[in-house]
Amino acid sequence: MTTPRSRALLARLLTLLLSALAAVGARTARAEDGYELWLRYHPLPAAQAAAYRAHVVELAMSAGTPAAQATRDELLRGLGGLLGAAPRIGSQADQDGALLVGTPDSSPQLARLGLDTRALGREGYLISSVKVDGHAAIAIVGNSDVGVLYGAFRFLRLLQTAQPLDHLDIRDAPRVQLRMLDHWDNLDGSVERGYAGASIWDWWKLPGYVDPRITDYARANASIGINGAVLNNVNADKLSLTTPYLAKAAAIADVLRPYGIRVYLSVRFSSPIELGGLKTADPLDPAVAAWWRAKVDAIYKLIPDFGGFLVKANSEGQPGPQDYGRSHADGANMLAAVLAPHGGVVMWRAFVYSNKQPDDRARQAYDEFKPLDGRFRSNVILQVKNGPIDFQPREPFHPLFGAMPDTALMMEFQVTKEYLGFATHLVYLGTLFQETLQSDTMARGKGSTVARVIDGSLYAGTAHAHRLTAMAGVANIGSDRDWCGSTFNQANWYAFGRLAWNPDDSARAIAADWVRMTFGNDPAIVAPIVGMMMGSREAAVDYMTPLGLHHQMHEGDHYGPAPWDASEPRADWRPAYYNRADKDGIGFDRSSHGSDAVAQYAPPVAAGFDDLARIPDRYLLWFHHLPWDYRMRSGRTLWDELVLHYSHGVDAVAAMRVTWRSLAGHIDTERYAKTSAFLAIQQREAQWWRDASIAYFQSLNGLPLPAGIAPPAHPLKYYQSLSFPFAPGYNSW
Ligand code: BDP
Repeated sequence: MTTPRSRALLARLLTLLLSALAAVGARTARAEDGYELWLRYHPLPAAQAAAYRAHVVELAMSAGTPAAQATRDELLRGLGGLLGAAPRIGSQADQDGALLVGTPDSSPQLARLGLDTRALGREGYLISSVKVDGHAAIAIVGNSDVGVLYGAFRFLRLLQTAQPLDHLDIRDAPRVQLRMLDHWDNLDGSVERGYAGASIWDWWKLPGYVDPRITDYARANASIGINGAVLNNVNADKLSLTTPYLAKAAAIADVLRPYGIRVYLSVRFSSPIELGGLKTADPLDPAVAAWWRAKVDAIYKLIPDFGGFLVKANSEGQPGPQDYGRSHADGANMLAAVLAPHGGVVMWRAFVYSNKQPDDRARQAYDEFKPLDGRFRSNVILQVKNGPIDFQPREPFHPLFGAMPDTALMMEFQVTKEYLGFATHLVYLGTLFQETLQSDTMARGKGSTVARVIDGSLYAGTAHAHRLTAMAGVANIGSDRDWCGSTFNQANWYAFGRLAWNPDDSARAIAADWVRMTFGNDPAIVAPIVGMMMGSREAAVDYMTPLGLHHQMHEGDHYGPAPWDASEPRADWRPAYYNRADKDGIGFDRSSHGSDAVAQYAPPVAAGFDDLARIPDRYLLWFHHLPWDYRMRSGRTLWDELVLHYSHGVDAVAAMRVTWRSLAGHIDTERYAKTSAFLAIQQREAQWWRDASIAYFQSLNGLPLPAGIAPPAHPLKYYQSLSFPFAPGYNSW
């Protein structure tokens, strides 16, 4: 029997239950944990979706290969999500609104259109408004499955970024052949310099279990044209080359293959000794070459499209050919010879510095490799970091770019932010990449940009022309739900891929695309977020290492400032070696009066860096040691200018927080809150960087701060006492 009271109770319980269910539902619907990256196919505004739907009534494509299947799945998923309804699958094109997708060979309808695909190469595509028997259609065409896949992703991008679909005539092809992510992932699941959780390769469960996440990794990469992945750390574990681990790598390769991505491995040069039981790893010893040949043959049995090897040799204690009195060219060429019959390549790193402390570490790679120009086989490419030291917040371009015309050179950028605030600092690297790529080496006169060295166009048609071109980014990917440790770090993966495809693309335009795809097209958010991103790297340079300072981070973990550190055993791993500050002045003299590292650049570039009247402020203390009262272009003293730069960096972070706060309500709660919290961490750490640096340099020069500038919050001793034994990315290996 029900009483009014029990009925009321029941009704109340029901209401509670319903609202709890609704809350769960709402949370699920709104959950934005960042997993989708920029492939976030959420419904577009109704009017826009309706307009687009008229263009994609029917999807006409055959899916006869795994790659074509992947393309069709992506289109159905993307269009279904963005437009609320996927197009019907058909092959009629007998009314307006067909999307014709494929290679000319795969579809008679496409072949009949007679589109000119000659300039597209293997990986390019065209997206074109066409007529099929009088009906309006859109064709997405490539010469290979992967070209078509790239075209499909580009088409989805058009919708995601709210572009018109009328009169389409887009033709695009990659300018760089090998567009690589280098994973510094260890076999124990840790990631060297990784700030986004454990490795996405679950080596332990592979090959029996392959995480479906790897498919999403492949989709994300293919969407920006990345076509290679080095699976393991450059500080390589010999076990990667054993049969069980090769089987694991093969299982990953099987998932990546339909997306046009090849796998590569980092190898340890001493493997013939450690795995093969040989007495030597001397590259000129026939038994050593035979061991590698057998190993490479075995790899290709398991992974027929294996890409090749990445090698860190004779650097930071790693074994290499110099252990046997041989050169880097001897080592690289031996491996290249055994890979060549299979079409594999060797990416040989130029990041070398000896175990003996040098006069100027910045000079080492050039001194080592320049004399070897022209000595490498054609399937070797020398992998050069963007600057001569090590992925600093700012470095001048590496002097090897433009200095080895007879050697294929590739770029190595660091996408993970080892020196730029780990996961939490909002630092968009598109501007850093662009700054390096647009630097003029002057190797063949004005306009000899690093981008043109990388894409090979600088030497095209000359006696120096070489076949291989490549760009690598050290990945920032881990098993965190949002892949990169923060939403904004995703933009760095994205920007790297886009610039590897086209090294002359614009960092700003890429940022705008990323914001639209990641957060939406609302004009109230696009411009402010792009603005934050574009200023963010300069802010980090200012609060960490302004005016050409570099390597001021705490030794080892590289977390936080330690400009005072000059401790043993290696000065060149210590900040004081790089700042050379004392009571009289600051800066590393690499001018013609100092280490003469300037002379490694082409004469007009060298002259500009050498000349105090011409060197840009941003490189000043990289190349010159100057007194604290040196007069800057601004009219201020060097000391005042330095202090103002540190302060400006902190102010810029404060301004980013204000901008971000103004976006509350326009961004989903999860990603909004996480970014807010990270910006607060960034502001605290920017202040720490500024204060610790000013406190230390002031302890040397005893100078007052410019008027109105706040002193450091704590005495120097406080900053020097800080230590962080569990800083990520370092102690795990
Ligand atoms: C440095 C990293 C170190 C790497 C090395 C490299 O601190 O972890 O092993 O570069 O690139 O940036 O080999």
